[in-house]
Amino acid sequence: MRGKFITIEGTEGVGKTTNIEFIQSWLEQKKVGFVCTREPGGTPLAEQIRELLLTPREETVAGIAELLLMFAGRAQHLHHVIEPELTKGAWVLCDRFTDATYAYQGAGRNMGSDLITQLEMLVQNGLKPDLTLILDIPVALGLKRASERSKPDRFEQEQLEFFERVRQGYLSIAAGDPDRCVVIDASKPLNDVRTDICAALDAFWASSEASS
Ligand code: T5A
Repeated sequence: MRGKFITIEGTEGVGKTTNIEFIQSWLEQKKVGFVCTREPGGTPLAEQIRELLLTPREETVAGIAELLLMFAGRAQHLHHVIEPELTKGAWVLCDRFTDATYAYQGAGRNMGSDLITQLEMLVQNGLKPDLTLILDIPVALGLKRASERSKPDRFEQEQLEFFERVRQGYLSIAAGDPDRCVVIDASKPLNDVRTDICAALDAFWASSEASS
């Protein structure tokens, strides 16, 4: 049976990396075979593309160049990791996927969604995550958490308004696709965030069992 595809999303510093470990232990308890991966990245070539995208640079990166690099990495990642793993029955847990492109390039960079939808059709051939957890916090809190953890990458150097648009982009994705997306209030203490993530995973598990 084909595996399930779970993604975790949100603006900077919402706690994706922190909570992925928790989701991994939930999958282990369920005795599900899985791989954990990320975007941009996930294969050696796609990780090099990630490096290109995140490195702060003097040269302004054109929005269209940024968008095409995101999808170039995604094509490689889908071909070498995501599709083969799902086909052999493993679950795929991915830190960010195409919702990030709608939120960051579409809403954040004001590129809109039409071109992204065309690239999504070209590259993904209809593949969408089965479950997406969107961790949501006020932008300033996320940026504060991220800045306490590491030096800002190229995206983290953007202005507050950029991240406000990204956050609204995520919330409108969730509103438009409530069967797939669960918004988690990630401003709560970590244990409470984990309780909410666990509830979303348990509900997804129950509905997957019922439909199999
Ligand atoms: N991008 C990506 C696009 O523009 N388009 C795309 O299509 C894609 C796929 C990738 C960048 O690329 C952009 C978006 C991004 O800017 P990234 O590394 O994946 O970069 O994303 P970041 O958001 O930069 O990831 P971070 O590692 O900064 O944030 P996380 O993983 O969300 O946060 P995390 O877990 O490291 O937590 C940050 C700090 O907060 C603490 C943690 O201990 C840590 O110190 N924390 C909490 N503290 C208190 N209470 C809680 N509940 C906490 N949860 C975490």
